[in-house]
Amino acid sequence: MTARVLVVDDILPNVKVLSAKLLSEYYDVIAAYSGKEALEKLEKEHPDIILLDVMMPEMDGFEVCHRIKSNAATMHIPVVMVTALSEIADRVKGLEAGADDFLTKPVNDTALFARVKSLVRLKMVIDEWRLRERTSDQLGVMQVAGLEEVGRLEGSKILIVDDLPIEANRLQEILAGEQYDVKLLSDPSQLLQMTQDEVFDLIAISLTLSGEDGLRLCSQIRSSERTRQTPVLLVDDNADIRKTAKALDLGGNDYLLRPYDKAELKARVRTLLKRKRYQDKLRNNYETSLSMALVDALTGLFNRRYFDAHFDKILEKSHRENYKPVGVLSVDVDKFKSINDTYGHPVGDEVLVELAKRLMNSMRPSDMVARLGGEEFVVVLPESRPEQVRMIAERLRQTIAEKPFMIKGGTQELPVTASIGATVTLPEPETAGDIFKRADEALYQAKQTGRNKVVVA
Ligand code: GH3
Ligand code: MG
Ligand code: MG
Repeated sequence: MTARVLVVDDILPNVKVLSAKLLSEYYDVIAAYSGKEALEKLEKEHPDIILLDVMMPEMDGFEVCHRIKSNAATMHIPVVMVTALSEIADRVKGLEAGADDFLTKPVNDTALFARVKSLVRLKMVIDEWRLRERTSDQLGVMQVAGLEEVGRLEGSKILIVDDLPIEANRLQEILAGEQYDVKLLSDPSQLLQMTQDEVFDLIAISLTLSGEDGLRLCSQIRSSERTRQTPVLLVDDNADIRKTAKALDLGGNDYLLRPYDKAELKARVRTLLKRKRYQDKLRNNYETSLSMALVDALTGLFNRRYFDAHFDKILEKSHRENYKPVGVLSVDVDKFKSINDTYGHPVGDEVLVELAKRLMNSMRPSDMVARLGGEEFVVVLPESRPEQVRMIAERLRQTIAEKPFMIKGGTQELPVTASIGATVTLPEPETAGDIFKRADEALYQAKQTGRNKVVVA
């Protein structure tokens, strides 16, 4: 996995040492010698991760980090602070400025690569979501959601897995003090079951469990569909860089040593929760925009955009399969304009929603119903011969006409009818346009000859 790393330090030899290490592992390296230069390079060079010195004249690392993390265009890029200080107060200050992790000078290789690798992996996932978001944006259906705002973290659900009551209780107490909703699990064998039943925003796992390897639990969490995206914080007793590296490699998101400082613990948990929120938001935006692009908001049926794309696929398939016949029904509400005029537009909408339901309920799973706009619906019936198509169309007509529609929130009845123009594809190459022309002509005839009627072309 290659990635572009921006190394920021005001002292040339420091930059050289870090760059040499990274180049030896085939990372691309970009250097900046001040905070100002770092922010400029950030815009032009699009790095995947930033290694940021803390002590720099003019603009220090905290300030640079703060600016990166409060800009919507760059906030997703992981920042690792590189510091000579091992002062807890500075670490907390860095985390509060939005730093994702820390390295202490002189930088140990194993620690460096473990962090860079794990954060680059995270960035790749986020990049993919951002890319999809841009695509939806181009389709013109994305609501641009305030990604900077992660909202309140209070109430986030945290699971602590630890069989030492003293440690577990201490952790629970600190986190509960932040208004998180914290649960304890002292029997690690229950973890899988518990995470299937309940969704957590963060799982903290002790690496000093008596009968279980916390790292194994961590990789279990990563490989299960339900918990793949859940951040994992590992808590251990002894500093062991190799173990830390392994933990991060297995998908642990952060690593904390006992005895930990309260403020640092809180800051790290906040960082993990915020990151999770950000990812959830990207994913949700994507999913809503995707469904907005394909589904009609009023009725929940597929819209014209989806229908056009999908109908072509259905036709191709039919051509491939020796022109298996496909039935097409063009359904149009009778005198819909007068319903609108008499009862108002909102009642017209109620009628459309109910009509969509009735159409849906009488379909086979392989059939497809779409709303092409206004009060125009289309039903596609793959692998149906003309007699079948006529029968189904007639049944649909009855389903609409036989029982009045309930309007005004179910307080009033209204008789509604629809006319249906039906056709079946011919055993020769035809375009969607040819087929719809036939169906629409049949529909026109149905309207001309009395409405509430099926005409097969
Ligand atoms: P016909 O029996 O010949 O089909 O007559 P009609 O009144 O149903 O047909 P016409 O095409 O004249 O009128 C369709 C009306 O549908 C006009 C338009 O105002 C209304 N309409 C289109 N989209 C919507 C919608 O989303 N909601 C509501 N309530 N009305 C809509
Ligand atoms: Mg410096
Ligand atoms: Mg109509």
